[in-house]
Amino acid sequence: MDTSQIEKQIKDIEDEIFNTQKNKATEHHIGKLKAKLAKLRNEIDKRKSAGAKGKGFAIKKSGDATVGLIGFPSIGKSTLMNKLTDADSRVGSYDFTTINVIPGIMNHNGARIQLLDFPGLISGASEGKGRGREILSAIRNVDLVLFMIDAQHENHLDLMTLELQKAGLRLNQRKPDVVVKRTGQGGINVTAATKLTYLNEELIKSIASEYVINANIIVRDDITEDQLIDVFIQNIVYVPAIVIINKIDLVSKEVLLNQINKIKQKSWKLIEISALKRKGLDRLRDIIFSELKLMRIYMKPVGKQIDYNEPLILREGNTVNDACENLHRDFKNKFRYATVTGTSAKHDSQKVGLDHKLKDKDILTIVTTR
Ligand SMILES: Nc1nc2c(ncn2[C@@H]2O[C@H](COP(=O)(O)OP(=O)(O)O)[C@@H](O)[C@H]2O)c(=O)[nH]1
Ligand SMILES: [Mg+2]
Repeated sequence: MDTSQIEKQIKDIEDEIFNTQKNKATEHHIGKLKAKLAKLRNEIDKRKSAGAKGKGFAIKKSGDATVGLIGFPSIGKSTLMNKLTDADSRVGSYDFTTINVIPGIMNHNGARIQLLDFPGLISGASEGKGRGREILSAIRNVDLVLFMIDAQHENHLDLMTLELQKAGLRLNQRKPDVVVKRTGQGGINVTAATKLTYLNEELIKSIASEYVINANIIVRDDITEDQLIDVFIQNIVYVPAIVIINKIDLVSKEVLLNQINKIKQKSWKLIEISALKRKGLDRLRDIIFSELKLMRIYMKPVGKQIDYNEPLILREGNTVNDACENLHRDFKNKFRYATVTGTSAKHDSQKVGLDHKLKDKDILTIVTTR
């Protein structure tokens, strides 16, 4: 089948789903249609990205973490970027031959956080409009998405979410706990290890049968139809995101509250700012730092002062071992013990080993053999 035929099929299935009323009698049919649709979209993605290979959509990362700033054109991305990053860090833009991404470094809490100013996305981006495919593919590699919307446009959030969804990006979602073990025979067996509110075993079988013939499927999360389909598609990425409402200086309190309430229903982290008027930027910096789950570790070399100026930047969950690996390999090779003062310690200067989990603002001393 050539690409245009697949695109036609996609369109037909989309129409059919749209026109079918969902009820008990049609849910199997719709489930199957959705699964087919996802498969076809995946096929198109594979073909188009194969054509684009070698153009290098991979982002050159630098700093302690990478954050992508995305949104429709003219919502204030570049304005915000200019306020958050040092001018001399914005030298040179990445040329993905087709899209232009401007990197900058934001220094906050001793961390160097790379911000990427992506070209504006437009409706239809996931189908390739406005270089959308390239942009969406580059976004897949960031540690955090700043999802920027204009306070004046209530529908921006839904429109953008749809484009990201179609491009296989899942914002603020956990990868569902579903195990699919392919087997040689016996058909499809489903075990639900939790109470299912959106799906039942028959529906799961019927969706799964679009992808597998023989398999044991264990479902441990109360997932939706779409989440189940994600399990079978290869190219899904899960990225944390913050919603930024910009240009709050241009709307009334009522309009803003309306937007805020809508986003709150999704229980996404949200911040209102005016990039132009520099409103809310300090809070934004703090939120970026905490959503990246970065930790400041203040090093205290044996017999010396605590270094509060240049903390070691680690990620939540990191251990003394990670600290050693970040500092110098000798710290690990010659490690005797460490002492920690701070939130992760039971008492000041607690003696700990390599597997001790650190917390933000801990003071750490590593003692090595000579
Ligand atoms: N009133 C107001 N205008 C803004 C704000 N942020 C950006 N703008 C303006 O919106 C326009 C587009 O901004 P720009 O940063 O180029 O948007 P981008 O296309 O998303 O990078 C410019 O005229 C900015 O001055 C804001 O917070 N309030
Ligand atoms: Mg711009």
